Amino acid sequence: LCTRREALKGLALSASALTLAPKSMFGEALAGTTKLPNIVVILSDDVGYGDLGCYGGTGVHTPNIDKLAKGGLRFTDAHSDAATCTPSRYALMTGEYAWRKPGAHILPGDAALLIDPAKPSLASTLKRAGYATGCVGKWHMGLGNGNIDWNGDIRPGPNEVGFDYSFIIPATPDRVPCVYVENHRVVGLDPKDPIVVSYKENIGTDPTGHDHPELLKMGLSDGHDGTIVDGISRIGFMSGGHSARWVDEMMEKTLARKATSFIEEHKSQPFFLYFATSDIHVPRDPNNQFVNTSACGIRCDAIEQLDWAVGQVMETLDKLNLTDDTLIVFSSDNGPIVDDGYADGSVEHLNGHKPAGAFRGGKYTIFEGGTRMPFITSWPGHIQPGTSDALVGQVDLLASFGTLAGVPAAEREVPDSTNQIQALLGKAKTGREYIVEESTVLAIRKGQWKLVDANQPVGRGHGSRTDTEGVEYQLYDLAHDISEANNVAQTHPEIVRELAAKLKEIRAQ
Ligand code: NG6
Ligand code: CA
Repeated sequence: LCTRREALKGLALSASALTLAPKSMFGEALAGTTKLPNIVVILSDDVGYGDLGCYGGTGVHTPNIDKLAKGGLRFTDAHSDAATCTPSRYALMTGEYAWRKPGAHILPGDAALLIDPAKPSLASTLKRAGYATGCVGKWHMGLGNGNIDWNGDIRPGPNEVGFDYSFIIPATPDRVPCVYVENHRVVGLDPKDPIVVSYKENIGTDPTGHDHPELLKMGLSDGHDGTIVDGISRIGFMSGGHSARWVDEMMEKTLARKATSFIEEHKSQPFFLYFATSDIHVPRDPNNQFVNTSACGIRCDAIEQLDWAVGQVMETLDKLNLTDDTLIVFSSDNGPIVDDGYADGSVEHLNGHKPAGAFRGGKYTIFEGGTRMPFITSWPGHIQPGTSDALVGQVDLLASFGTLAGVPAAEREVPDSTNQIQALLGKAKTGREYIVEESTVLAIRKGQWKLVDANQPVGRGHGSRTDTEGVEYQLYDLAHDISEANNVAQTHPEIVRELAAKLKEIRAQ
């Protein structure tokens, strides 16, 4: 990691119209010149590289995200850590590659908190820099110590890893319990109707999708046949908590409202908002306002709802005159999937829309479609509009924003997070030299080259549909083969050796 002074020099922050903030809030190099920007990270769910208008997506209107891209920097080679949610989010939040962390696979809704509260997180780092920190939306990194009482205090969770405020979906929209948790407590719970959750056996008397498919408003294509909530059956079983159960078609609106309220309440201090949208994860049940608005089916309708939510954040910042003082990052947690277990018509109505763009694979896979993400940074006046081909990872946000805020994390604490603030602000054209990608196996990228190493699986449960063809090494030349169609490992043994050795070295760190 660069020193704070090195990292900040050359940021060339404009000093005009800026309020001074206490010196302690800045890196020394910034003291007296500017105030800390607010930081908003909008992390969408399962949105692919080709899903948005500004990334070439067809049949879908995303005017707000397109506007963000037009006024900001649109990255072409930015990555989530993994091709599924939990490991991806773990890396974004902790600055550590998730494959280092035992158990960092898609978690059930009653799993224990995966993040060690004693280690720095993106939230605790920015809190240390004086930010008010808020977490709204999909969590999916575990809660409690392994034996949660959903009717009592639910901790540790987001509030224990650096967030002052949290309003979360505990796991995923398709997993029980189907309730919101706000600062340790289930929202709207009637103590006379306590919640019990099980991922092992059917409990209580609520009907399940398995036994009562006639009650479902959405058919099933794979799994998801547990307890029926709001006409949709889920993964897992729950009883009780009827007054607290969410309504799917109100979910994104509820989350957007909580996100904008957090901004309004903290408008006079630097704030960090992590807004993890529910869209476009299954079950896709967008509000009526968005049904049939796209030309590519319900999945694209959900993208339009997501775009609306992003627009709510942008409008709120505008209204409060905070747009120029706010650094926004928009991205997604993993690549796209069209059928993810519900028969919602998405496959039939795709209409030529290509969720992963030109890339091979998507969610669950080691190919670029799995982790190459839409990724936009915006900070008017500080980030020149354009595109960037810099190789960056969401895992870098911790070191980068920590540096920007003057509280760089010690390298030994977050070894995988590198300071890419110059690339994120468009002041540097290149980013990382290497990045590791994860599905059930690992791959390593360097420049045009990508090596998939199928020799050492990183554990079960990261997703089951990875496509490694039983080949030990696959080497792709992305400069000439962006779709990873031709394995050139045989003809470039020296590059295979170099990248395999580098991956081994990184694994051993
Ligand atoms: C899978 C689910 C899928 C989705 C995924 C997690 C089945 C058959 N599939 O196990 O629907 O919930 O887990 O998605 O149950 S993620 O974006 O949170 O990683
Ligand atoms: Ca996801």
